[in-house]
Amino acid sequence: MIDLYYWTTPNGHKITIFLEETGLPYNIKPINIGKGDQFKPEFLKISPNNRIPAIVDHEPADGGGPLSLFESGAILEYLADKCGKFLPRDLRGRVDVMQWLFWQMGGLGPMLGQNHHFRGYAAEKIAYAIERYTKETERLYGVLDERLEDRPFVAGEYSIADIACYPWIVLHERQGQNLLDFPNLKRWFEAIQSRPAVQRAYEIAKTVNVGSAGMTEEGKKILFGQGRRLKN
Ligand SMILES: N[C@@H](CCC(=O)N[C@@H](CS)C(=O)NCC(=O)O)C(=O)O
Repeated sequence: MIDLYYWTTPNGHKITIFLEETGLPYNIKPINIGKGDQFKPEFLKISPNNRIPAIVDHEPADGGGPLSLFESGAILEYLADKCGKFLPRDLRGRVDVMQWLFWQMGGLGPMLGQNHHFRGYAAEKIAYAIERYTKETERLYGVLDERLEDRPFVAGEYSIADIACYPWIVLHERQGQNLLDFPNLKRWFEAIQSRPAVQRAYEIAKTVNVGSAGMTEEGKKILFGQGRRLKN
């Protein structure tokens, strides 16, 4: 059984999508990041960066005690290895998936996160920041669109690289992007959106984050005012 420390954000959705795709049994432990659950000492022991997602695998392959893991890319790689799914075993296939997974982790996720911040959440609307991150989003969408010109998924077959990218593309309107400008990406997006496991993952999100009307003022203070954490 896997314990999934989760909230209903793009990085959280990556892991519910993977778990729904594979049928690996899991148990959701909600961490409401808008209320500050990510700073609780029990959670920090598992996720020292105070961010979701994180997992605890109670049956790791080495037969040892529970194994905890944070960072969505590391979690996807670990779970893919555990299940033998969505990450090819051959050298070149694996490398191809991993480079796009790292591209998502180091580029697509952080840049689109800044886009959300400056376009949506920042109290002060700073034209330079909005322009910078909207343009960078457009550039990254273009890279994906080009990559998808001659293959159905980013590394050929559906993989953890697609699972990592998809939840960020879901929010394209909020990011100031029109999928009609990226026809290959649009085709890829619709193919993933129609997968039953992906639909289940987004339905599960609604049962965890009940009745939330988006970011609250309290949530903004908790999420955007963070400096160095004081030791508990
Ligand atoms: N690189 C990390 C990023 C995780 C991340 O940014 N999680 C956000 C939600 S999408 C979070 O937990 N934020 C809580 C906070 O900032 O305190 C990953 O991919 O796991």
